[in-house]
Amino acid sequence: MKKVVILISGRGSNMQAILDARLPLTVAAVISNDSSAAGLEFARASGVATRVVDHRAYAERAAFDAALAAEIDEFKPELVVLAGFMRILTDGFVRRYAGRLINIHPSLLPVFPGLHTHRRALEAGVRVHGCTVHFVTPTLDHGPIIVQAAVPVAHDDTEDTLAQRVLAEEHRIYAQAVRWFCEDRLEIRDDGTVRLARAQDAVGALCSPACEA
Ligand code: NHR
Ligand code: GAR
Repeated sequence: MKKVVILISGRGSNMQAILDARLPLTVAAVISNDSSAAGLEFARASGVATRVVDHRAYAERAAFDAALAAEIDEFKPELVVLAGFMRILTDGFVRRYAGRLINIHPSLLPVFPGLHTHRRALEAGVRVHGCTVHFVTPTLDHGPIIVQAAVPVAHDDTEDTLAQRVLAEEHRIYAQAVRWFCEDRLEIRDDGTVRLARAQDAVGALCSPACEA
């Protein structure tokens, strides 16, 4: 079974969804850049090893990333999962985990990269919003797309109601994407798109590119 390390910064509900999905993998550790992250409690209660690497203890991003990588590498994971992880990672870090570092972003990329996506979706008046699981590359929120889910925007949505609707989809597609990775079904093609092998079970998922039968 593949070993996975999950990086969080806060609540950790996406991490929790991955643990609760009882996937055929071992969550070797949960690491946070913030010792007060609520998700650490849940991880401990689930019997998962936890670590904290506080970014405030490092003057430079590269030093923080090196310390973070050292903790991750202790667990020798095949996959590193960003689950509400809030620190931008340096090119060196991203290259070290190329092809085995994934993120969930609360928008339908490539629209609304960066922060405050739900507010920006409401301000733009979009009728459809959602979330994206993608491989992480040095360019923020621009890596190869693995899976997306769309939700409608209601006329009376607030940032909170919209975030809640998106979050329910995040929990579903993130567990799905992690499962696909662990089943060796994801291939990053030379053109930067992702191919999902044996896509028949991807019902209710929007795949990029169009799923192969
Ligand atoms: N790093 C790289 N190189 N590439 C990506 O695609 C990354 C990444 C690190 C994190 C998650 C991302 C998201 O899903 C992610 C993708 C943090 C920020 C940010 O501005 C932006 C995007 C994402 C995560 N962080 C501030 C910083 O200075 C701190 C903000 C805070 O602490 O609240 O690092 O949206
Ligand atoms: C999620 O909505 C995730 O997509 C988003 O933060 C939330 C974390 O929730 N991630 C980002 O905005 C990354 N910049 P969680 O801690 O409960 O998983």
